[in-house]
Amino acid sequence: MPRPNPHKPFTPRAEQIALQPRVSGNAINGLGETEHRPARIVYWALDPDTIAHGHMQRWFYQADPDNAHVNAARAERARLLEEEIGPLVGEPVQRSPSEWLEALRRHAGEHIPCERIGATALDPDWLYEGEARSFANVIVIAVQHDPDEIAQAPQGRAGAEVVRQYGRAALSARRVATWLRAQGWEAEAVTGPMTGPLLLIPPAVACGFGELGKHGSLIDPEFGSSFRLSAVMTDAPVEHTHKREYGIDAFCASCRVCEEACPPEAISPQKQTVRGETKWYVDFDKCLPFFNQHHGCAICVAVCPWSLPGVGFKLAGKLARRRERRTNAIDDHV
Ligand code: B12
Repeated sequence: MPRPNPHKPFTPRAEQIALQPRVSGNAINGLGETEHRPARIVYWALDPDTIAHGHMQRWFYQADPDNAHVNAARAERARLLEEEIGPLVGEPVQRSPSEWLEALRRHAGEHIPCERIGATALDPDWLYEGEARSFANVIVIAVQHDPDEIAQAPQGRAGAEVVRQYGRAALSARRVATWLRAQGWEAEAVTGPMTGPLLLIPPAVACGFGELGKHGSLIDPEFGSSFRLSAVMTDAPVEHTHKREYGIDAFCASCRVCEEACPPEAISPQKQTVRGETKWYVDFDKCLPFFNQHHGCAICVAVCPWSLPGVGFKLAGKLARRRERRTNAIDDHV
């Protein structure tokens, strides 16, 4: 017998619903649109007055002002971010792309508090509407959440862990930008929680970090979806790391764990067309009120089978062996 979900059914608080704009977030995101177009900032705008859901964004920050876990994490993040990006110095240092990647990895291993680093060509389609950048490359960074803290979702402890890791991801991106600028290469850090100029999941997919999961977050075979991203745009000619498939997309098609755990039922069993792309999509209008009322929720990340420590690589190996057996069976048949 499955355990009853203590958060279902979910009814949003009236005070929050009163702040909902007339326009649907799904319409802003382009749900059902078959033509490609840039994404628009739907939430986490630097200036909430510039987005339709700005009143709801403000509400999030005052929903639980005395939460000790969240307040301590915000103070810790502010301390980390006292470290500023260093100046642009001298002529650009020349190295071959593979030497750049090796130097980046070595520097990251010694000085950058992150768990993954990769690089790819900057695709202008990843920039938000109205943003223009001419950088050639984007370096993508991932930092893992503490699984024990995220397991507390949707309590404040999980929200606090998200805040802490936003700090570590931002510090990592700033340090990479400082390192590049000290070698004469211009670099712009893209750090949350505010949206910034760039979508982070598509470049992370291109770097080989994982695949988009049914719950709308990227799944990495080692960390599941329990990690945060940041990035650095630059012209430094770093060799690109490559997109990889781990069987996650097919796994999500038949797994229903996040769908069933999501209190506002925002996760769909089927892929949907969004701005000309057929992909997993989370219903923004259903997700947001629960997210706002519960410290950023994160239930879908916590329950994802790939997020359980030590499980991801075993699952990926099992799926690869299954794919191989199927291919061999087809070959035998031909
Ligand atoms: C706004 C935002 C939100 C909004 C809207 C979420 C949403 N579905 O779009 C709200 C507040 C609801 C939210 C919730 C969450 N978020 Co959020 N969010 C963002 C933010 C700042 C912008 C995303 C955006 O503009 N969405 C609107 C449109 C573009 O959405 P969309 O068309 O559905 O596209 C989504 C994906 O499909 C993908 N995408 C876009 N185009 C394409 C194209 C292709 C080909 C592919 C494969 C994917 C892809 O990117 C979008 C992000 O979800 C990003 C950071 C960033 N700059 O990218 C973080 C980010 C996506 N969020 C993140 C996370 C983890 C969460 C939560 C789990 C909350 C938490 N406590 O951690 C939940 C999960 C809910 C969900 N999946 O929808 C992480 C994801 C990390 C990962 N492992 O993938 C990010 C990258 C933040 C970070 N710096 O780490 N988030």
